[in-house]
Amino acid sequence: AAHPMTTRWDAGEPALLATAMVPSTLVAESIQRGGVDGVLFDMQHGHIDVQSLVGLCQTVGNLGGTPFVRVPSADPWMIMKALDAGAFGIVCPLVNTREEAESLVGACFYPPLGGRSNGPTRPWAYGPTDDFHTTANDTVLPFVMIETEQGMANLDDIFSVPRLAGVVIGPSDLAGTHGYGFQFDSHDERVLENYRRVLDAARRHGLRAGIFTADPAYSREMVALGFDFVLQGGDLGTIGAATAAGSAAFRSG
Ligand code: 3PY
Ligand code: MG
Repeated sequence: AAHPMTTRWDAGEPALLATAMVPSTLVAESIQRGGVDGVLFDMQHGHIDVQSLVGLCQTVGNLGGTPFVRVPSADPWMIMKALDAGAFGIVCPLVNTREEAESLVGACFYPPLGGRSNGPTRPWAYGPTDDFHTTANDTVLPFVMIETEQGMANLDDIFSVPRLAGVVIGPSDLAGTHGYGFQFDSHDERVLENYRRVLDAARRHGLRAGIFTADPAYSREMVALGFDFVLQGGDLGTIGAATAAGSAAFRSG
């Protein structure tokens, strides 16, 4: 089903998400009203738990955004809880093997496509409720994160899992596991070569590709490189950077 992210892609445009690490509907509302296509709620590094997810997904969904959740791992129970809370996109970190990608995708779809359990907490999140299983299967987007050397070694194995929607690069872990240091918004040629390899493989398998970024100019560069979406900034980074800039301006004034 259509939602802002897929509408962008249908129009041939890149999509823009931002990350929330704080479990606050006020923060989620503020980010979504900031002009993004959706918000990724981070259960891996952010301090967001299952209980808070429902209100967060409601906030973004009711404002017309696409709710995304980064789960901590490919464990099906957590993925299914995030989906029942109203996530349309699931981002699974540290995917190293085909088995992990299969676990992710299997949890995301109702039978006959997968093993998602029937528990319609928020079936209307998908639209009309008379056939929400089909609509859910047409709506949910599972993304693997490639952010390790092992993941890079298994790109084709992982990307050929049926019904995978795409890949998200975790730049700092990807550079870190290669021994280049935890780089973000990197111009290191060794790092960019990895990005090109991921993009090539994603194209071959018909997958969408995204990357976490901070700087908008860098985000545009990543779109030019071939990414379909960026997860640009978010709550803590924005608050910290704006406060630091304000403090510096005040002290030097
Ligand atoms: C990484 O840079 O490793 C990420 O997962 C971004 O959040
Ligand atoms: Mg990471």
